[in-house]
Amino acid sequence: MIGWVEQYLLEKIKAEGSIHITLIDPEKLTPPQAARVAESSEISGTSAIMIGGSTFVSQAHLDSTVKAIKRVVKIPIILFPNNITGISRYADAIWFMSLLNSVDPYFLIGAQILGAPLVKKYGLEPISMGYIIVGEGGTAGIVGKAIPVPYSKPELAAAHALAGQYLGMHFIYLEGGSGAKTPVPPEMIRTIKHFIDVPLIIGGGIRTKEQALTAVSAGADIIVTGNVIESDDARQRISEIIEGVKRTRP
Ligand code: 1GP
Repeated sequence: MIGWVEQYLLEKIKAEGSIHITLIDPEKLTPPQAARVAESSEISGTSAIMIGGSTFVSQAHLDSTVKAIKRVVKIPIILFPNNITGISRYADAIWFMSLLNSVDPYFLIGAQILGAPLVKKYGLEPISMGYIIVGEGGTAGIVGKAIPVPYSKPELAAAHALAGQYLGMHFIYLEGGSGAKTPVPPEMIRTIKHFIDVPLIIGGGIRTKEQALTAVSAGADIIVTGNVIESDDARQRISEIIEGVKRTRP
């Protein structure tokens, strides 16, 4: 049985070919700022809001951020936790994720064991996802103690992704690292798409319409952008990226 948020994402992907999700790092914005970003992203055509960062944020601040966003958008709010502190009762769903290339069992299953009862208690919809850090890996790679898969080894990334699918994960997220100099290359996306049947999420370093278009043309089902919301011309750039994502619609 899958929940309404997952159903919504799958239907959107089916109808539109590929979709965009806006990632908000609660550590970098005040709740009113986060709400403004979410509102303008929704107007630009983003399909959901993800909330999470790689380092620490207080529970109270996370809750306030989610509540502020909830007040202004209709699209689902999905938590993207880096630890058990990334869980808020006010969100709609949570990426229930395992960092598949971490060498630390905590990020493979430890945090999930600690978090699962809270997810149930809060009534959050868990969406099972295998998270794979590739390329530079960024802060997420360091914090999660991952051995990032080099961009030159697409078949190795595909093996991780397929293992995730075989373990029952409903989505695979290829993470180039927030602010990565180079986004996940199309060869890697293509290779993975060839292997797996579940939707593929691509994020890290996507700043332009062309980069978004390249990723979706190679097979990305969901494009996540985070950092770009901090630029001066954020609204314009998010709109352009979403245009790039939608250009491949059937
Ligand atoms: C990070 O993949 C996301 O988890 C988004 O990366 O901030 O570089 O857009 P950016």
